[in-house]
Amino acid sequence: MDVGVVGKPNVGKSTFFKSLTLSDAEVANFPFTTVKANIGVGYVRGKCPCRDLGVTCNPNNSLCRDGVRFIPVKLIDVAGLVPGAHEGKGLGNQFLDDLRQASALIHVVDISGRTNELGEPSNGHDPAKDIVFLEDEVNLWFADIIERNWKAVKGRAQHESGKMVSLLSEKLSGLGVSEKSVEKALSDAGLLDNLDWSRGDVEKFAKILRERGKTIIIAANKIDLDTEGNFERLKGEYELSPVCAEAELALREASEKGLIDYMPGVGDFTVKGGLGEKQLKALEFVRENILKKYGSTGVQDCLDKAVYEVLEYISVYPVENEKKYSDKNGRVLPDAHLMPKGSTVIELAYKIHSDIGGNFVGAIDCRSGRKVGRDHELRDCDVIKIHARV
Ligand SMILES: Nc1nc2c(ncn2[C@@H]2O[C@H](COP(=O)(O)OP(=O)(O)OP(=O)(O)O)[C@@H](O)[C@H]2O)c(=O)[nH]1
Ligand SMILES: [Mg+2]
Repeated sequence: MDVGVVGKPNVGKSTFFKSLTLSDAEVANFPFTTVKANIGVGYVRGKCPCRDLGVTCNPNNSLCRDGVRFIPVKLIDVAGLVPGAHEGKGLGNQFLDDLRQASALIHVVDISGRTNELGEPSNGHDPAKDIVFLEDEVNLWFADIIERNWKAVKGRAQHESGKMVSLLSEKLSGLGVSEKSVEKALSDAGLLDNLDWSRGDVEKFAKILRERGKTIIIAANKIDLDTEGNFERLKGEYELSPVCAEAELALREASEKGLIDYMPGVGDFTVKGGLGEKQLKALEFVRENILKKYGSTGVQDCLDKAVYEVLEYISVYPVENEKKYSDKNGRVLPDAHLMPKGSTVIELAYKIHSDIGGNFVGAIDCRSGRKVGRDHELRDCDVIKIHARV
């Protein structure tokens, strides 16, 4: 499951991405700094079972801090999008293709209104326009892909009645949308029994499918510069999270260097020492004007929201030793896996390895010690041992 970071140029997408991945993505105050997508690993917060189980964990694929497990998620930071991008404006729609496999999109908006629609420094731009244009642009990009594929599918669907959903789903699989989503979107658009689609029908279907397949959440970035009160004005109309990506980046970098103690997503930090006067002043500004006012910088919350609330994932901990909660090397609670809510034990087995799935014999819910079957539904924070034939 990948999360894409999108928005017009110069809004802070790469800053947002960089603060989550601590990669060396380029950040600069002009449009189209990013021309090639940045791909990196960010971490969502989950509750580590170590506290409940009274053990000290030894994570392998993730990190645990004070009972909070940071679980990896792939992030994609793309080039800035301008109106008409789906027709090739700006850097064209090549970067949209980078988003094909993203399951959710975080739309970074410059809530301060200090960049115009092309991302150039400006004043008094209404961020509401950006919210609308980006959604339209992504929907139109979907619509163009659907229209192209529909032409190829239509002829066959005419001859093989009843196959329309599977034929179309197969064609659209590159967009990361499931057959179930395609069927539901066709039904909601009233197109299940209609083979004669107008452009309007295509756009209607595209919008519904995009909303199901790539939900957009909005990060109201540069909240520190929002002197016009755009956030307050728009928060009732749109679901906005206040964000200061620049502050998150400063905090994470200072923490990485051992200058401060900071837990991502938390509303405070402690100074350890070694900070220059200017840096200390900048971080104190963040504490007073961002952390105390909004509770956090908002970056981590956006990622957590995308994964847990929008995509409805849970985290599950497979182990090999059900008493020690460890793998065969003795690592306690080594791996955390993110799985869609409703996933079953057998799906977890296949996720660990196709051989484990293929040779599945049974499983144990390690918290209760009870045996569970292949179709047992997993819950968040489950610790599961899977038996497979060797
Ligand atoms: N004040 C303030 N500035 C920010 C914030 N986030 C990013 N910036 C600044 O905004 C400018 C653009 O940041 P980038 O991260 O390069 O923006 P981008 O959206 O990736 O830009 P493109 O790659 O050109 O599309 C830089 O000068 C950043 O330092 C923020 O939360 N507050
Ligand atoms: Mg960028």
